[in-house]
Formats: sequence, C-alpha cells, structure tokens
Amino acid sequence: MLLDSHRSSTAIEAQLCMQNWQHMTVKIRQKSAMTNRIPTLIGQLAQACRDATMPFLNMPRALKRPSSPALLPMLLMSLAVNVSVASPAAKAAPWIIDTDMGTDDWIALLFFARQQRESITAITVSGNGLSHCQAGRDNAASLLRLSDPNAPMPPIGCGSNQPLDGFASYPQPWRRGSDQMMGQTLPAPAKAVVDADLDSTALLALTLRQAKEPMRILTIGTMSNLASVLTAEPALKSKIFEVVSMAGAVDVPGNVRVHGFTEGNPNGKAEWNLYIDPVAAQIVFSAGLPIRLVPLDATNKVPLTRAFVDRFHRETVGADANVVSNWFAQLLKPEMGEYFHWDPMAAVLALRPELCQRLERRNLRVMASADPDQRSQPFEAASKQPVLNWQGQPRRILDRKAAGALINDSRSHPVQACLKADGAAVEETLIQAFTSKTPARP
Ligand SMILES: [Ca+2]
Repeated sequence: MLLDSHRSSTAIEAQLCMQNWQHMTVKIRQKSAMTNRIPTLIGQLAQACRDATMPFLNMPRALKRPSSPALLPMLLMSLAVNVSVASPAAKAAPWIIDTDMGTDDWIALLFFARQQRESITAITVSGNGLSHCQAGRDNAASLLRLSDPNAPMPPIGCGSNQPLDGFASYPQPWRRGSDQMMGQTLPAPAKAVVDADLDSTALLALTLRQAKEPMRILTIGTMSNLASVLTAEPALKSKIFEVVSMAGAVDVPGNVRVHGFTEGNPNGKAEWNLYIDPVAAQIVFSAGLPIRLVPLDATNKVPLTRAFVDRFHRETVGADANVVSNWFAQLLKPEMGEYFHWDPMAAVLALRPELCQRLERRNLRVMASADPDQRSQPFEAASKQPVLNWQGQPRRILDRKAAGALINDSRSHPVQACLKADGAAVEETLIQAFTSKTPARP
C-alpha cells in the first residue's frame, strides 16, 4: 500500500527510510507523555523519510499531513509490512558509476563493489578528469577483478579526454599517477572489457535506454558523459531516478588551488569536478534531474587521518582491502598534501543517505561563461586540447576566476546538497565494508 508504485526501485530507500522511522519512533515513545507534540513529531518523521529518500518516494497523504496521533501505530505497522516485502532480500537498485578514476575513485569503486557488486550495471569513465580514458577503463576492470574475480564484469566505457569546452585540466603529474594507480600492481583488466572498447557516452545512453526502471547514477568525476547524453537524447532524463554527485563547493571556497601545483590559479570558488568541465556541469544542473550533491562542504569535515588509516589496516581483510590500505598509507605522506574522503564519502552516502546530517534544498547554477579576455592562454593551459569545442565552435577560454563555481540563483532547478555528514559513521561504513574476506553477495 505505502510504497507500491515504486516498490522495486525504492528497496534501498525504503530500508533507509525505515531506519530513520525506527530511530524517530523510539524518540516519540520516549516522549509519549507529550501527546500534544505527537503530530509535530510525526511531521518530523515524515520529513526525515522524505529527506532520506528524495522526491520520488510516494509518501501517502496521511503521512504528509498526519491528522491524528492514533494513526501512528497503524502507519508504522503498515510501513513495516511493506518494507519487509521490499527489503532486505529484494534485488539492490541498479547503479551506473561515472568516474574519472583518481585515487579516491578507486577506493569508492572497491567500496561499492564490496557493498553492492551486483547493482553496478555499468561504469562510465570520463577521460578528461584524473586518469586518461583507456587507462581509467582498464584500471576499473582490474579493480573489479581484484575485488571479486568470479563476479560478472559490468560493461565499462571510455570517455572523451577533453572537456566539452574550455581548457582546464588536472596537473599532468596527477594524471600520470592516476593512470599508473600510484604504482600498484593489479590483475590484468578483463580482455572482454578492453576488446569491447565502449564509448562512455554511448554506454550510458544505451544503459538508460534499456533500463526497465529509472536508474541511479553516482558521478565522482566530471559530468561530461552525463551532459553529452542529456544533450543528445533529452528523453533519457525520465530514465534517471537520482544522480548522486561528489561535486561543487556550496558555502565554502573551492579546492583548485593546490600548493606546489596550482597555487597561482585565480579561481578560488570551484571544486575540481566542476572546474574541469563547467559547461557539462551546467547542462546537468539545469536539466531538472533529482540531484543529491556531496560537495566540499561535507567532505572538508572528514580528512584522512592516521587513526583511521591504522584502524583500516588492522581491521580489514582481503586483497582489495590490502591495496586500499597501501594507498591510504601513501596518501598520508606529507608531500601528498591534504586528502579528504571525497569520492568514498559520496559512495557511502549514495547507499546510506541517512548519514547526511544536514541536507538542504538549494537552487544552484554552475558558472560556465567565457572569459572576457580570450587572447592569452588560460591557467593550466592544455596545448593538446582540440581547437573546436563540443558544438564545433572555436574552443573558448572560460572565466578564469569563477568557471565551475556554484552560485545561488532562485531561477535554477533545486538540488539537494548534503552540507554535513556523520564523518565517524562514514569512516565506520568504509571499514565495515572490508571486514569480511569475500565480498558480500546477495
Ligand atoms: Ca573522482
């Protein structure tokens, strides 16, 4: 009754929603003497559920506007019955992982594979981010083989090595390090993946087109692949249930000024994923999709610490956990600079939205205009960029000071931005995912 219209596609949401409800029900019982407050508390309950599950969960009208405290036991019982049908035995909701295959992407991917390997329907690599596309594709295939050599391999696509427009790129040493996985030796990529040589945009479009139910997309790199699909085939928007993105800086400064690499960059507002391809991000943000952001506001609060790395090393098992442990140890070295749980946090929050402690609806626009000065070379100029942009026009130098920044604009489509997450619970989730020897199977 409660979740009937989206039952199969909301199994995870229902489970998470239930956790919220159970938590808040305990609070209500503790306050049972305050009967006059129960309607308010039920309202909070419903809000918590809606916040955790995004706009597509069909909440019954009675829950949205609770009319009587007597409804509470009935509603909870009804929810419990329906959730027991939808989870936990139900098939996990399908995901597409769109990644630029940097260090934190590798960890996020291995985490996701540990948690829900069967739900990874496709991986689309964007070649304009940290890794180049073919290296990123091969590395993704290698990581999945390492994680579980017997599990079916999802199709993995290779995206464009250029942004739709502009000249931004990561520093070349970072790109080389990403291609080479920081020197880590891994199993060879599955031959079938390499031979298939799929294009990320085509794979993303095909996966959405063939989807029997709207899909979830986790973007942990630039948004170039998704923007290209939305532009070429706007109708596929209806096949997207939710986009969860590690992207943007909402109320905090950007992160593209990095000591020793890019400290002269005049752009103090953009986060890397939006900085590299602002035009793509602007297309995605303005498409009217249900987007749940995990921006720097949330990730800045959870740096990688020695205590966490030591605990991860001590408590986790398996070849994939050992590799992650090695990377964590390297990332702690002073010369690596500050490191935060960027993409792994987005992956955790994708599967456990209830760990977000401050989810705000914001109308945000991505800055992607051309720089008034088109004559001189841009910062981080990549001389190998093609002369023409994605529309066949001369490639533009984008606003040096603000391209990729997020600004509040009431005319823009709203997104849900997680501005603060439970960092301890995120770290605990990361560790717990790797504590069994073999990846969890349904
Ligand atoms: Ca990434």
